[in-house]
Amino acid sequence: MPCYNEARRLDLKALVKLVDSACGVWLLAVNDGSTDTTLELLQRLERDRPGRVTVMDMAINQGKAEAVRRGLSRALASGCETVGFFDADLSTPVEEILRLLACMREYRCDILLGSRVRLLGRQIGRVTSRHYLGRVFATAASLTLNLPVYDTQCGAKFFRRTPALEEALARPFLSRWLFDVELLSRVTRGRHAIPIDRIQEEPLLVWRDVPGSKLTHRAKVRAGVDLARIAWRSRVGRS
Ligand SMILES: Nc1nc2c(ncn2[C@@H]2O[C@H](COP(=O)(O)OP(=O)(O)O)[C@@H](O)[C@H]2O)c(=O)[nH]1
Ligand SMILES: [Mg+2]
Repeated sequence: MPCYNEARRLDLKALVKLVDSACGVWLLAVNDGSTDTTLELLQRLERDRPGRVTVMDMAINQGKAEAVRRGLSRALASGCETVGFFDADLSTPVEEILRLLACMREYRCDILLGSRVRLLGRQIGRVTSRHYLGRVFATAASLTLNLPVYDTQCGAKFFRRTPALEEALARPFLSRWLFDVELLSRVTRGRHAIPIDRIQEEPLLVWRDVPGSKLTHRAKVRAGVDLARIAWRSRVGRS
């Protein structure tokens, strides 16, 4: 769980529920040079649930992409067979994270992506402007990847340990915010490429846009530029 200045949004009670669940979850919270009390709050959780919660502290802010890369790499190095990430604001609520883990076991896939599909009966509470911007973006990303993914940018994704994943995490991502696209590009290309039928998207039952996003307008423009770079690199085989 990447965390940057999340003191106001962290829900410690919900996180306790996650790690107390019967399915043996280990929460690795990566504090990415926060300047508020995020680190103290996470360390309190670590003391409350020793062995179930670990805090990894990066002294200097390096961005979500690097925090996720370091966290996943550490989880794999610790022997985890299934790893994943989700946003600290719990946009994907704990119940849904646990459901995704159960789906992962049931579907026996290598990658499971949470997907924000606005279907009747589901509660996908996205701000309208971000929904449409997100749809344009996800479509462009899907074309770039040549992979029919509906929602590349959902913050909840889980992976089984595979050589493709280990290789994909070996070097930093190019993009701070578009690393999801890069990660999918890396694992579906190259020597150990994961076949498409080993990847599944699971429409979420509940997802909510939590106020306090750090995604600035500048970052949105930057993400567009990054998408073009990722497309070019994957085309010339340097994904
Ligand atoms: N490690 C790290 N995580 C970040 C950074 N900025 C945002 N995040 C995390 O990324 C997740 C999503 O951030 P958020 O601001 O809610 O973005 P949004 O939901 O896409 O609007 C949260 O877990 C944040 O703590 C950063 O600079 N470094
Ligand atoms: Mg958010």
